[in-house]
Amino acid sequence: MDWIEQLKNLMGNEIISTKTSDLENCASDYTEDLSFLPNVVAIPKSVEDVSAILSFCNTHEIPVTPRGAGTGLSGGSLPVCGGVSLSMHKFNRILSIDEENFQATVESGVINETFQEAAKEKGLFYPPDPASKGSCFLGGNIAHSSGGPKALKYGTTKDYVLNLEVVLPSGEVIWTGADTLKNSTGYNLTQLIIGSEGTLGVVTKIVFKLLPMPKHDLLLLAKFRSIHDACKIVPQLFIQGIEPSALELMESSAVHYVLDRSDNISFIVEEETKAYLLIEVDGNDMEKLFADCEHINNVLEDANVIEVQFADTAEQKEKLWTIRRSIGEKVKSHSIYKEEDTVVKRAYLPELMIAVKDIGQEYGFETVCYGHAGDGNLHINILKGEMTDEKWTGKHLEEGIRKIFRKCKEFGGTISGEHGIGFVQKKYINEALSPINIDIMKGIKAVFDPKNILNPNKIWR
Ligand code: 2HG
Ligand code: ZN
Repeated sequence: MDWIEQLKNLMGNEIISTKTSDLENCASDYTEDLSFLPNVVAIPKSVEDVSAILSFCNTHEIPVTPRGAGTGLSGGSLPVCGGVSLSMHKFNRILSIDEENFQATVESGVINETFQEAAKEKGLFYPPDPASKGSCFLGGNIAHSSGGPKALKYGTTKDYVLNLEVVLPSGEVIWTGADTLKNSTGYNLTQLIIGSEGTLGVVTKIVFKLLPMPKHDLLLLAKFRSIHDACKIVPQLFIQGIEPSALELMESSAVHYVLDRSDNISFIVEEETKAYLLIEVDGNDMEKLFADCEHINNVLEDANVIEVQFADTAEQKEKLWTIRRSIGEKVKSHSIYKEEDTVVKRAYLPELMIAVKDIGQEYGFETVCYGHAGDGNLHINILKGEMTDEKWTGKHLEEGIRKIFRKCKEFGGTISGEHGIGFVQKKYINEALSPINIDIMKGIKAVFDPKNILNPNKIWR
């Protein structure tokens, strides 16, 4: 009897599916146009199910690829070696929200925004807000320590996790930390699992810390004649003592892609506007927020800005955030593209921008730039456009991307700020990490997963 029959006998047909529709649903994620069919899809309903599946696969050396909502952008949940796609969507319970301790315990398949809204009902705030917050799972956010616009003021997923229930490749179940705000007891296994992209263990429960919900937020839209002008002013805003809760950059071409592919957004991109900054401030004192906006306006006035608009109604704010949050999806619907998630010290953003445009010119590809300017985290969508298949898939484009990554290193940065390495960035890992760092990481992987069954062929070769 082959392993699939054995696994079905062990777990039952309700949990182990070989239905074509299930296999096809787990074959791709939001990464480019890649697709890899698993042999089976496992749909566990409990930690015990996950443990039994991993223990079986470990014994029989069957690859297991954990999968959340499939909104990843580096191919982290692609079953590139076949085997089992472990779908965590049944782990969708918010187990508790503890208003006394400002903590919550959730299962890893809870949607980010569902959790945010449940916390908000109790006056509590879970800040990490990826662009895909309406569909991405918290377990996937753990896999990459996902960020989003509010990461600038509030940090990313890693800053809110106190404890994790994790099923190891052997099937053993551990808790990595403690439900306490402070913990200095042995190595920090919680932070080691966060960002490990499902290669060290399968997260089944998460204990988060929460904040009080800020009462107000205000949003400004600044228009610039060039994306370089927009990038130049970013460090100045902080030097002048401003503390935005979000500071996002949008090239006007990115906004055009959104408007061209959306029916109900009324927004005009003036000819001379080539870039925008979205600047948000939040807090509990409205007077102070208005003073902050005045201060931001004054700083921008000195920075060759075309115009600063103040979004003071919920509808105006919603429209601007909708435009910003849908850029990735709308660019993808227009053209074959590669998504780069570069991050540098933010004062180097202007130079990075010049380098990206020059390299695009040199290698013949168009780039659409946007992202979290306040964090120095620039998303670059490289469009195939007129490039030949041979250049697009071969060494030509790879060389251009390597040049961009080398500029990131030169500017004190690295090759991924939040999307991770997964499958599509692994050939570039040596641009970011030294051989000894990679060896240490491989050593850690060997401790957790000696048979290399969990999410194999990711992060490095
Ligand atoms: C964002 O900040 C996301 O918009 C990127 O990190 C989304 O490129 C995407 O699809
Ligand atoms: Zn982003």
